[in-house]
Amino acid sequence: MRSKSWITSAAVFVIIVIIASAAGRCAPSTPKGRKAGGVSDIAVAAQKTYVAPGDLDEYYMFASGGHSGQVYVYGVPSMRHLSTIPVFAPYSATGYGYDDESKAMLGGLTWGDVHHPSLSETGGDYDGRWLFVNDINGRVARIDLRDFKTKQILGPIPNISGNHAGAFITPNSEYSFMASRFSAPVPRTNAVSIDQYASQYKGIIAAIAIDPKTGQMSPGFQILTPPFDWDLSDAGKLVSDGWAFFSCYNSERGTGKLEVTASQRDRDYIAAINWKEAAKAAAAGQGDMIGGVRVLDPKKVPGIMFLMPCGKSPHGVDVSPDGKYIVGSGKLQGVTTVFNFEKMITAIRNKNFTGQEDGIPVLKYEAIKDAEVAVGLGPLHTQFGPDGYAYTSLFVDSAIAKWKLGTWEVVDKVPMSYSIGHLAAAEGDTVSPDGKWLVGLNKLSHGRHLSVGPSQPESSQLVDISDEKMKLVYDAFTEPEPHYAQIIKADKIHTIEVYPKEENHHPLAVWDVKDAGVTRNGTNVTAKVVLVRSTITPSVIEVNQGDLVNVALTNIEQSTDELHGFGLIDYNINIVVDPGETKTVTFRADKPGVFAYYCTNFCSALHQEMQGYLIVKPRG
Ligand code: CUK
Ligand code: CUA
Repeated sequence: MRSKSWITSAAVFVIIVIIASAAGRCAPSTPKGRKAGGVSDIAVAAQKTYVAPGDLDEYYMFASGGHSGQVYVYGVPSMRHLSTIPVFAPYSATGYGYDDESKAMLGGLTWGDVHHPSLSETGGDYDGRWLFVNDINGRVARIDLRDFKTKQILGPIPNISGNHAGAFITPNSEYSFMASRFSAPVPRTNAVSIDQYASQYKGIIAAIAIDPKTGQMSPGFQILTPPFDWDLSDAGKLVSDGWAFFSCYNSERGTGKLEVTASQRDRDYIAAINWKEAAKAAAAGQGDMIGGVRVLDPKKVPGIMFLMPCGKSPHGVDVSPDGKYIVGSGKLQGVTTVFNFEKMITAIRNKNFTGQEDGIPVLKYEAIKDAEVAVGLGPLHTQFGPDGYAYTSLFVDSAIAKWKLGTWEVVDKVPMSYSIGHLAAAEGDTVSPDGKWLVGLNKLSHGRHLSVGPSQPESSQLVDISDEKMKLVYDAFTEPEPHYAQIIKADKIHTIEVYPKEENHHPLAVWDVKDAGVTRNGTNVTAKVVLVRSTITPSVIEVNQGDLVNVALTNIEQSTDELHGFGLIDYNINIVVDPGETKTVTFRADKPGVFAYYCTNFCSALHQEMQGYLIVKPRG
């Protein structure tokens, strides 16, 4: 009887499974591919990505927020969203873009388009100090990984129009690269007719100099190029250290309907830039000062720039961890092209050229190419593992292909949902990638989440690459627009939890409520304000209509997580001050009346009591 009832329940289970499968995506996950021990692949996947309450992820992932202008921080493998770092756009959650300091950094622009996060490197490995990100509006920003805050925005850089190929970093963070996606006359103030595009419009490749001690960026030097649309870049490493590579489309120099005019040629180019030689030439005073930056013309400084033909309208260009191979992904074809760095150097030495573009030598394709790897349709970007494997995203095929460097054999494919752009491997851009995890950053997600209306999230999918076969283990959903991300070992990042009092040298900081108060100099009013649980001191600030008011807010807490805010009703003022920090906000008191201010961050049981009044006395 016992065994019979077992058979009955087994039959019921089978029927339930069949019904559930038939119900498609509405059904709970059905255990496919059971393993010998009775543990399904889904259970194995769930266990791999599961980070128990209170446990920490092994990696940080820094993902670009595209035209949200922000950077998103995730934990890997949980794919939990940990924080948002505002960079090129105001973010009221942290008061970014409202205080004087961050407002000055934004420089009047309220949006940016972040594409490529680039972690600082020492000896070709991520060193956990800074994160650089590009903005298409010709800017680059530095985020300090000590406090996850944007510390510098450089630009718009002169002469550059549309910086897409940033913020790729050299192996010792000497330079961050930029390149113009949209060629334009140089200097930018020349309004030349589009009919003269081919000869009078110019591309620019820029090397932004980074101070190795402070991370402070300065404009560095630039290289004048033909009017191609520069797309991506990557710095050489180890054997190819000193070089950087830039892909382009529109070597046709087309205008108008680019999808036709810029897709004529079978091959466009990847530019090889000898940046160490170029830096020497710039330091020696070669080239011309244009818009305040030294610009080198490669026709007049031979040896700094060469063109490698690459089919067809290449998008990503990625250098292998050993620096020997340069992978160029022609997005309009079914293969990705691998160039051999040594062969490139030999071809340059032997002057194995097939022509030139505006005086820049074009290298002979057959002499520098190692392989055309048949990865699949629409290859965009390539990442690497520790074991000689490469992973290429396929936009058209909506998949990732795994292939071997050297044998060029494609060994595995995993479908992505849907239309993958970039992909990011753990420590994937270093000289020693970790393997383990790969994240596909997809452009579409339709149908894989609860409906949120027409503005759908993008999707990021976690792939386990620790075995021979790649395994999709998790779907996460992200804010638009996930272009690139980088994944760094968590133990490389050393954060602070409060700003130490002894490091606060702000001239308007006050550390005692008895030093807080309002002072006046003509129509300029300075209010030194102390924020501490659960009072804003002073609780009344009195000014006259028309006064220029400078409020300096010091959060004198020295304990973790004790943030205070300063929201001023009707004045569009919203500041958040971290423990130990001082921020200022300056505004014209143009509206008469009484306006409440209050703490915006729930900080204690008496948080609601943390409030005060700005009294603006009307003009006589
Ligand atoms: S890009 Cu978006 S998928 Cu801006 Cu690096 Cu390739
Ligand atoms: Cu301080 Cu709420």
